[in-house]
Amino acid sequence: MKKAISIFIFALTAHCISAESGHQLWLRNSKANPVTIVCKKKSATIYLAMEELQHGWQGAANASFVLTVKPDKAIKGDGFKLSANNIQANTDLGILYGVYELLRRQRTGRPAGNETCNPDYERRILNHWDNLNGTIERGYAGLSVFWREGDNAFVVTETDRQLWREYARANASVGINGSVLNNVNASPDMLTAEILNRVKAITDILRPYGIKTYLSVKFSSPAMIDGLNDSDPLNPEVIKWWNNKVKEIYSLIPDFGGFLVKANSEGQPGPQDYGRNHADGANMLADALKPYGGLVMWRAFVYKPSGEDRAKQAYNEFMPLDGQFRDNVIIQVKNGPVDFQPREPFSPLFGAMKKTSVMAELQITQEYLGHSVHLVYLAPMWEEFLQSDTYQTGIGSTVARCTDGSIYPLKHTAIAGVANIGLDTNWCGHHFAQANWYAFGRLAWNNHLTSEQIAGEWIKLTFGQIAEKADPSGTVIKAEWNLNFLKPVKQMMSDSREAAVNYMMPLGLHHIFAPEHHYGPGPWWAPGGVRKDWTPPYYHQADSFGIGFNRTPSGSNAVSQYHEPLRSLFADPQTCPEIFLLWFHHLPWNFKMKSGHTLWDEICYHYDRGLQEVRQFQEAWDRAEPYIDHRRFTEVQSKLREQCRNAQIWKDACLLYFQQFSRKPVPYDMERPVNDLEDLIKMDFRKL
Ligand code: BDP
Repeated sequence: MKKAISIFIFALTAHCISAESGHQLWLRNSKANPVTIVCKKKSATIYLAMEELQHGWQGAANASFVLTVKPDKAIKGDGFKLSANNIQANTDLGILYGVYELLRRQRTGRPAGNETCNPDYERRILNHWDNLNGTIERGYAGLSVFWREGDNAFVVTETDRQLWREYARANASVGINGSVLNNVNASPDMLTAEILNRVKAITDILRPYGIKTYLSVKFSSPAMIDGLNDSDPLNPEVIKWWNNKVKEIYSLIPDFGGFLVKANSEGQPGPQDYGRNHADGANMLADALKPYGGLVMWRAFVYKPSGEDRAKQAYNEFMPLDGQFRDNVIIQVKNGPVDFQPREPFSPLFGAMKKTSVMAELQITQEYLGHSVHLVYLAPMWEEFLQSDTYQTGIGSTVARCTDGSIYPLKHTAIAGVANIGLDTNWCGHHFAQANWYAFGRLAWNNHLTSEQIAGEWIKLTFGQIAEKADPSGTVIKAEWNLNFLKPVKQMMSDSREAAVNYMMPLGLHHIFAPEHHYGPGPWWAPGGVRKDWTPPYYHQADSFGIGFNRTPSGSNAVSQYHEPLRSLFADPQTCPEIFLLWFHHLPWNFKMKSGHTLWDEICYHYDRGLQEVRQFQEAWDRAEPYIDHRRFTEVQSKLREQCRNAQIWKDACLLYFQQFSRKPVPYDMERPVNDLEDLIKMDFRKL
């Protein structure tokens, strides 16, 4: 009886937890203790740091805390030294970062020992794929926070400024220091005076938070904007045009970051249109930016409908140019050799380009991982990628170390993430998608953090104080909260990426999406007249013999682009990690897997496991109900239901389609498909 009463009281308190919209992200208000801050330096950034401390201080009441801007060799860039009552940094921004770290520790219960925290990458950048009309390519959280359509498109309102401030603060709190404000499929209008004025207004708000702005530019801008005969990078008129344009930009924005360029890729113009190469194009822009300290981030995402395996093309194109780029050019390489798939091996360009700065491009927006419907925590994928060993300079040449300057003396180091941010109240469309924004920033600062540690931090910051406030009697329920909420929710996040791989594309399968939206399954989609490398059968190669893309020496030989021992390891189906098996091999349906199952059975079990895992997430979340506010609880619950329905569709579509080739039964100890293939093929997956 006593137990029943206490449960009732708790349920009552839980329902009194005020609804949260998620707009405050991981920076939710909490009652601060008074603190005295001592700081001799004055600047807009220092002012922000002091304000954050004052509003967020969770340490002892009336403590005194010192902020010191003083050079120290152990501190790199905007790093800082943190101790119980002092933050020291070389720069004002270092102080602000130190304050965010301190507050994070106070809220998550980690002591501030004597530590120096330095960023692993100099530039930690969000790439917004925002169009000037306010839409966002691959954006699933509403319209752009920067651009809009209509008569007042260029008027900067107080609402804009407020939103940009919140955006900047959230980014600075996790160490992000750059924003590319527009889509890589760039409009030439980006460089027109009206738009540049708005860029200036945005930059003015972002600046005190240490965020530089960058722009994606269209390579053909000189011809398109000012009617030059061409946009040939070796044409003196074109060079002059860019020099003038860059001068104009810097006169408005003296600390402008530089350009991001998608050239000769998916129909975008580039230097190859004039018989020049990527180095010619990148260097021309780099020369224009150099006097102002600007950077060119030149994308290696290039492929053509040639007979060559798409996975090999970026390497083929860029390796011969290694050493030919100016030192203010960084080659921006997607994590995998194809395209942000649920799982890919790392791109072989990492570590291989030894005389050129190379930066990773991750995709935070979940284009290929369930948009803003599926709960998929991406940090485990990024951790797997960053810690992949390239072997380029011996054991331990991880992607992280090849890109952060630990192995090669790089002039510039950087990492980019394609943003998942829009005008939705909760910024990201799904409350848990906020964790991906957060995790990107944390990993960009420290590429050795574990995905688990980041998840733990994020959960405490995002849901924590609510549970504590709901607790009328102190420590008892708080302990219960930890046990019953933190642990299962962290587990759900940690497992979520592998679950998505399982119900979408297990064992190295890739790019079997329905076309264009990349949301639902479409392994059958291959209408005549469409580029083969844009159709799923190009990637899965299923036939009556078996399934998978042969990238061994008897196939496309993409394995040859990897350093030994990976080359041999990947080339042999007996040693190839099973997570990449069908990425590198075309194998018979009855190929014997390590589990003892045939390949076909193993595929079936993976799809089913993915679905079962989502059901477990639903259960874990339902059990979490007492510990969080009703609004966020129900919003996530509803998304999980949809994810579960979708996982079922993925499983049924892929198994029933591949079964036409394998001609084998779905293992009898597994749940049967519940949809018919003909119905699934007719389905419009946008409306899943
Ligand atoms: C693909 C996206 C496309 C992007 C392209 C890119 O579908 O919208 O423009 O990547 O990164 O995955 O350039």
